[in-house]
Amino acid sequence: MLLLPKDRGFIHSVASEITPRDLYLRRRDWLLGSAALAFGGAAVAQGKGAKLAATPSNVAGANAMTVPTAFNDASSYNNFYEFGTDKSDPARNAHTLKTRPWTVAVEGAVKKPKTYDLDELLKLSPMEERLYRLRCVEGWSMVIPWIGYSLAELIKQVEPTGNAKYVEFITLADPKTMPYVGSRVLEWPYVEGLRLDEAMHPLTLLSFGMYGEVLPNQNGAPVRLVVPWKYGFKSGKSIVKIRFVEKQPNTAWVKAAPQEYGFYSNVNPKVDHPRWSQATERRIGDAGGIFAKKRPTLMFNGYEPQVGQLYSGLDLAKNF
Ligand SMILES: Nc1nc2c(c(=O)[nH]1)N[C@H]1C(S)=C(S)[C@@H](COP(=O)(O)O)O[C@H]1N2
Ligand SMILES: [Mo]
Repeated sequence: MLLLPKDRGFIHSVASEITPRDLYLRRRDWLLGSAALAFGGAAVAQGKGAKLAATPSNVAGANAMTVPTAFNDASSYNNFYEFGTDKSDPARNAHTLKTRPWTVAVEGAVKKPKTYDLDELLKLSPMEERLYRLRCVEGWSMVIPWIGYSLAELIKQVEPTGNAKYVEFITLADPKTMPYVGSRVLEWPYVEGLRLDEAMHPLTLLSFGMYGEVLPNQNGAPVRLVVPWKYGFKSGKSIVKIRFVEKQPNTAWVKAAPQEYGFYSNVNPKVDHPRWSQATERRIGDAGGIFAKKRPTLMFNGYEPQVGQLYSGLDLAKNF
């Protein structure tokens, strides 16, 4: 992944966060308060800008310890290498992504394999809004109000067998609509994976929307994963297949640079990337831009109370 400009250190101010937050709260009140919007289970998403209904969640919002990133930043500063490697490429290029019709095949070591149509997935479980920190391995972070439900809800339906030890997430690789598929920057399709217990963890979110609306294409429409205690690249965008397997999947960034990116990729301020420190992060939107004072990175991105026990006895420096 690309290197960031060096931090210079500067005066930190929260002033810049006030306006986006006010805007966001007003938008959310309007969305969640609207009588026209049925409870999340009946959410419908039809095209760009469509509204998604969700109940506000107390799972992670209460201890997010921060305010949401401006929608404009979250939807214009992206990593989605299928559409280009510059942060501004996905927002510029992803309009070609065709998000309907869309199916997700759930297969492998399960008793009830099934290909789900997007509409079935949208109705599978009530939607919640979850305010999660997102920490990219490159050293920047955001706070994003996602909409979705725990991946565990889907996993329960397909009934994994005893051979299901890991879950593989395969994302769309369509050279016709994705200009960088075919380029050598990564092996396509972009594949990610989790251990079954990580995939079953209630914080692991199958997401269909953000900021009260269906996902913008550049954020992984129509369905993506969000694993908030891991570096952002573990959260695959535009998922088309979920496969339950016995062996640890060989994932996109591990294949590309195994000495730099591990399968676990839990956010950990004490385990540096070989080429940069992971002790601090630049919060997108902080006053000062690239010169803003960096924030300390938290163990498991601040979700240690919820997920720490998944890794008891595991050497996190070796299993990075
Ligand atoms: N299919 C796919 N998924 C992907 C990526 C990608 O290049 N392709 N980039 C990852 C990385 S590095 C990050 S940080 C997050 C960014 O998500 P966001 O743009 O919605 O903030 O998406 C992840 N999911
Ligand atoms: Mo990332």
